[in-house]
Amino acid sequence: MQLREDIRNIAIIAHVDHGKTTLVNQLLQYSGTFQEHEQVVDRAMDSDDIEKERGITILSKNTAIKFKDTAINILDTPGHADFGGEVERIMKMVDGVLLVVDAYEGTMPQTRFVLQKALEQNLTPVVVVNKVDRPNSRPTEVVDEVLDLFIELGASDAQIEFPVVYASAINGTSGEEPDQLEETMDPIFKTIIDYIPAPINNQDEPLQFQVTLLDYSEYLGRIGVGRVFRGKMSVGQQVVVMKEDGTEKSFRITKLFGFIGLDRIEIQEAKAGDIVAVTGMEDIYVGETICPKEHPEALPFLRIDEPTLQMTFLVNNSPFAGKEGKYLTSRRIQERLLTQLETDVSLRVDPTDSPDAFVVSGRGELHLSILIENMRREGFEMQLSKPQVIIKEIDGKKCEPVERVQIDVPEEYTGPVMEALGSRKGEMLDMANQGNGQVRLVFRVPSRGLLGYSTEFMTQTRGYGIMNHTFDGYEPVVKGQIGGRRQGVLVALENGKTTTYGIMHLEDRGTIFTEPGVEVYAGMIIGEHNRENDLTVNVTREKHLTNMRTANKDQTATINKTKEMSLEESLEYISDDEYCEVTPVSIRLRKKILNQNEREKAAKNKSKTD
Ligand SMILES: Nc1nc2c(ncn2[C@@H]2O[C@H](COP(=O)(O)OP(=O)(O)OP(=O)(O)O)[C@@H](O)[C@H]2O)c(=O)[nH]1
Ligand SMILES: [Mg+2]
Repeated sequence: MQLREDIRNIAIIAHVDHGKTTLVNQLLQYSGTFQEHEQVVDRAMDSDDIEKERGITILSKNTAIKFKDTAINILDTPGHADFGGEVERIMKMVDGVLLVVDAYEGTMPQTRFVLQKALEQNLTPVVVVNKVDRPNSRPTEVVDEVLDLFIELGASDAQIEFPVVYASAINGTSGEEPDQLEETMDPIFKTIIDYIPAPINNQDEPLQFQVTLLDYSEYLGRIGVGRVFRGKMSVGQQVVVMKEDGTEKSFRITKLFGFIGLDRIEIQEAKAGDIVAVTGMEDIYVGETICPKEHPEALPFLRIDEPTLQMTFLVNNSPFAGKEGKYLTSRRIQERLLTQLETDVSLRVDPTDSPDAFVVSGRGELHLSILIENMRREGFEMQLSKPQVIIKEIDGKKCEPVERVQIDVPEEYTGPVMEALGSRKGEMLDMANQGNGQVRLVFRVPSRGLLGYSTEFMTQTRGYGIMNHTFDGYEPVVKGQIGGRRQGVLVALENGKTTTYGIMHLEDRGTIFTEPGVEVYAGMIIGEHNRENDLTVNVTREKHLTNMRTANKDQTATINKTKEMSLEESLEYISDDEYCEVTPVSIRLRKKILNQNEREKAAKNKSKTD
């Protein structure tokens, strides 16, 4: 069998934040792919605004690095659990993976998930123990943890013989021993070239190219990114694309792109083993195979993760609608969602009975909140309903998504955490005392039970707890209401501006969300009540200036710091009878029914039927 020794195809996989993107950056820097005068900016692959701000990878990206005579195609993947399905798909394009593990944190839930997928696909693993520069790093122990994980996941004998490279990606150092690092990335390059198999060279056979990722450009339309598994393809060639339903569509390849460093460059021909981008076919989709007309032979279709969480996007009908945003209409919102569907294959958009509302389903809170955040930045205004877990029917049984949750907390907080997750129908799988006052707890919890828990968790553990969760499968629906918010809210009585005086008088009722001097409307949520019921309050009231002395006193009055919530926190926070209103400028929470009388009537009727 002939191999293409001039190529290696790898994916970088890890738990979130273990340093994948930083490592790719250093590999770029050290490979000489860039000219001397070119500077690689920090984590250059995270090129999108939100990626930069949050320091996380959202979109998988590929880059090609030249090391001596070998071109290494590297796919940087997102570490967040919402994108696990995409990482799984990407692994179909490569022959090996760099499994990056933090030398201090060790193996985490997403390490387990991605390694399991890599082993199932029989990929060759190379383990990179990263961040060995961290104080208290424990590289040798971490390698043992990784080995245990390989064994637990049923790795083959060959897979268990994985090579290990130690690195500090941030410092650009790596080596075979944790205490003997070189000021270069060469040990990583060498290990990749020595261990990861080169692609099979079967370029004389009929073409098979499979689309793994989608991209979109206004000029070129939809772009399919994938690997040539067999044969050759060239610009101008007439080919067929094999759809999932077995039909074929013919088209002509208009452009082909290869990758060098961070750039996409036009090429004329691609051969077996190459990872390239193709244009010419308007509705090409993930998983489809491109073949010659005379040899239509599809590769097994790729599994695309189904959405697990949904919420309704509605046209903003709050009293402040149109004050802050540019795009408000249902037509604009629909168009925008359709554009998103061009590249985001785990997203679903369904119409509702109302032309002003769409049900949008995605892989999790992060997946959906990033879409919303992008829309806000583009000038959209809308309202969002409480996220709901999607129930799926399996063998005639209603099933719900369940997650594997790993929690690290100081010993004294284990009690409250166990109680909280217990009441959310979590099942404890493991509890290990780390010896340093820290305890690691592992649970399986219905996703429903986790919605809204993270804020409570932070309070429970005074910010010292770390919680990680990964999708773990579907289970028959657990009976009863779980999760959700216990507290009621404080609701503004009238339209107007909040006053220090108004807020001060409410402080012993609960926690206030709005600062003084903020425009609010009747029915808007301005705080959390200490009790379980909602309370309509007068937060805009002015002090009557009958007595000069107390009026003066008011000016120096101080109020507690208000609680500000991020978009994700807000979405987690709201209940069924509330909306989150987002505009480019503000995130507001409101009751669906703004009028106090109508709202109280509806609440009474509801408690009667419950
Ligand atoms: N101390 C130390 N920090 C590092 C090292 N490598 C990366 N980091 C830091 O770890 C954080 C996460 O790095 P990223 O490269 O964004 O991690 P990632 O795995 O790509 O993260 P996601 O794409 O969100 O999954 C950043 O703050 C980096 O600066 C290292 O070798 N040592
Ligand atoms: Mg990253």
